[in-house]
Amino acid sequence: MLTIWGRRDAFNVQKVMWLVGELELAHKHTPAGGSAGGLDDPAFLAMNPHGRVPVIDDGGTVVWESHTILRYLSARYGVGTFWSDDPAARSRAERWMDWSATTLQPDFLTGVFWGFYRTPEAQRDGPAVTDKIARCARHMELLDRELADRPYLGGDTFGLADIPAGLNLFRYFGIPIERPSVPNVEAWYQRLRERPPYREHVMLPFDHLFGRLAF
Ligand SMILES: N[C@@H](CCC(=O)N[C@@H](CS)C(=O)NCC(=O)O)C(=O)O
Repeated sequence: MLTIWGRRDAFNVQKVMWLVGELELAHKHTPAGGSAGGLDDPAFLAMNPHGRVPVIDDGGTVVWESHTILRYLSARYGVGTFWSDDPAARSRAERWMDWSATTLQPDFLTGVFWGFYRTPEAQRDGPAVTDKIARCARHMELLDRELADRPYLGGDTFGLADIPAGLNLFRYFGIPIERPSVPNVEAWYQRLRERPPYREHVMLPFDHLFGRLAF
């Protein structure tokens, strides 16, 4: 049995739940983190010494770090669809996953979603937020150019490349910030919104997080 620990409104947990939905994997979801707590329990720390979610246990194989979990589940259950044994084909997805982890997510999720949306107005660092919003606009314009000649980030079909980057879109387009005109990104976002696992695991209300820094 596959078990996933994490709170459903956690960004990094949603990546994993989205893929689990795409792969139609039977699983058990155990709330952890946020108000569900449990991350400091010795049993949890024995699974993930960082005390963070998501964590999975797949028949005794424990994995933490959201992108590592995505790679593990794809390699285990998605060969031919989400995973390729060809290193060149795989790199076309993995470069977007790593770009998302090192560039898009820090600028959007940390810089804008946390710095602007989750931070109470009186505590916001205005210039830093303005800078991050501008950086995100440049990232979206880059994605828009990339998506001019293909429907999905990794190529002609939906794949692993779309998950970490595509997860940002629901919140990016859902908060009141200035955005550039990016029709190709919007068309990609619409394609993602048509996928049942995206609707089920990503398109969840997040307004309870407005102005709230606590998990
Ligand atoms: N790099 C880690 C980050 C994990 C992380 O920071 N998770 C957050 C949720 S998105 C967490 O555990 N927060 C504490 C909590 O939810 O209580 C990953 O991608 O899995």
